[in-house]
Amino acid sequence: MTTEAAGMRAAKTGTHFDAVVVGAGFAGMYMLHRLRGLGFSVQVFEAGGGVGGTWYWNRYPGARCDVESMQYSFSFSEELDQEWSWSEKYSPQPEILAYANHIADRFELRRDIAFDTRVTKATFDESTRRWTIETDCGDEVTAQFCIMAVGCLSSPNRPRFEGIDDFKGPIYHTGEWPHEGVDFTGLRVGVIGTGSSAIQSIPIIAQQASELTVFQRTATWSVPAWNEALTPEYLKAAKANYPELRAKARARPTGFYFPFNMKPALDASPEEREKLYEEAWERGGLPFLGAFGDLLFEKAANDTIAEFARKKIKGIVKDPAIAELLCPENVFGCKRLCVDTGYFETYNLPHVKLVDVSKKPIERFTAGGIVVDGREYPVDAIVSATGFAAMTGSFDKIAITGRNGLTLSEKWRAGPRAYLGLASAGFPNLFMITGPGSPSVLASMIQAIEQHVDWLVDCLGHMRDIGATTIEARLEDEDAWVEHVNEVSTVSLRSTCSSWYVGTNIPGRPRVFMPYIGGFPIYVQKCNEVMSGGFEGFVLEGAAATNKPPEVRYTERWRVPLDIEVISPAAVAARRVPVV
Ligand code: N01
Repeated sequence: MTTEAAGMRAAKTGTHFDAVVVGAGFAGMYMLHRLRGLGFSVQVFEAGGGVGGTWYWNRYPGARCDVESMQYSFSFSEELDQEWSWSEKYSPQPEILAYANHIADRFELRRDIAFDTRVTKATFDESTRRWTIETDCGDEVTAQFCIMAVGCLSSPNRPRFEGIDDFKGPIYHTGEWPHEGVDFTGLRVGVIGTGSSAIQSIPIIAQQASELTVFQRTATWSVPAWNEALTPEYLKAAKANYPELRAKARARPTGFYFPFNMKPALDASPEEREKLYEEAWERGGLPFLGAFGDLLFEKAANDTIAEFARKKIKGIVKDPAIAELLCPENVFGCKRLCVDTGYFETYNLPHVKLVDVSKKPIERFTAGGIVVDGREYPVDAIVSATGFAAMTGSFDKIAITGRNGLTLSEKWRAGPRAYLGLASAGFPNLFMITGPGSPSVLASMIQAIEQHVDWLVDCLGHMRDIGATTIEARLEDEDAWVEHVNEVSTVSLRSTCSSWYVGTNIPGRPRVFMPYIGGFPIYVQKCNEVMSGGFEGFVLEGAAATNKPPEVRYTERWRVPLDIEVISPAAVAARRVPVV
């Protein structure tokens, strides 16, 4: 029986494990599965009451994945691919959570996961070369390896609006939605934010609320999902070709496959552009950005897609003043592109209002409303769709101390620094899955997770084979990688605006482009080279000198030829800009 119920509390103070994994989302679950395969003893700690990570917490109305279902799933098991069937083109959150629970059941993961347990501290002991991991439940265990599978968008951003404690109604954050759901029927609801979470929830909340007021700081680019049920015929055909689809996806800069036209937009005539944009709009979703090859690299090219999308918004929204307000001014796709079902149409409903807070921010909350520019908007409930402290927020919540008393938050004060987004110098045997400096959020997350886990498991297997006790990123190599990540990011227009990619969605955070934008295949190639070279850029200690080449147990499937047809300018730059 699939169950979301908590597993046994396996952790016992004083126990030593080969590895402790923090988080039981897709990354933590797959890590556990693979480490067991190596014969490691493993303890996973999970703050939530069940598996699924993002999909456990983000239960807001309308939550669904905007990478197509057939590609938003694990690819490590062909049997799993064949036995699981998705019901819609874009899976709704409950179905993805059911899939996560299925994984936990199928691979019997729960017995090594302690749920409702938040890791608070991880401290490296120089003398024993072990990590001590402490939790809010009072556990204190040690481990040779500490693996942070804490997610990239897991630490909710809750702006402290003035008067927030005076508000008498409930305030819900989309990233920590009540499990029992929320019924907004007959209520006046205020939604703050217009990112992906808001775009998905607003149309549904509008169906229930008696009045809906949306507070918009930055208008958002969104493309229709055209979501649909997947027929048995489609599923059968797709499953028959699953291995090819997976292989094609791995060769793509995004780690997922969609039609991509390499032709520059500016080489096309206005009529041809219009035609291709129209066709891409009709296909919908994130692949809209694949209409031409230069859209995220040439501002003039980007202006053409932005103009097309503005016309679409103005064609949908009947009130010209509201339509104008909903038209973004920034680069198309600079912030994470949104994918919606009926978002812009919602503003045609008489009980839905849009309040611009771009120039005059929210002043304060009162007992019964939100004040902007001296005017109070009465609301009974507030939805804070205000996003996350992306990429580093979950690390900040754990006191992580490495060599010589150095804490990770101190080291990352001016922005995260990690070699390949996998490890950080000064923190031996501490790894991060999809950490800053890896493709992570710019690739399909599950593919990015699998590649990291497979690489890590081969690394840890090699350490065991040669008797190494610690592995640590070398500072010079880490510095060179961080510089490379920064340099490549400047090639893309995505680095030009304020977004959670650069951390500036939250005041006071340093501006650093955190994910690696050189493309998934280029990154994978680099990881493979590092491994083939005997873990170049890392220092391994404790082993007798050995030239034994690493045994490739799991990373073989990532050694795919690059799909040169879809090498992006960022990938070209990634090859040009020297690494290490
Ligand atoms: O968060 P966001 P999200 N006053 O940061 C506004 C993934 N995801 O939860 O743009 C007023 O995008 C903020 O304004 P601004 C996906 O990768 C995926 O929606 O900073 N407004 C913005 O409008 C996504 O990108 C799916 O000016 C304030 C909004 O709040 C990521 O998660 C679904 C404010 C936050 O938008 C984050 O999405 C959902 C303030 N003080 C999410 N502070 C899939 O489908 C913030 N805002 C896979």
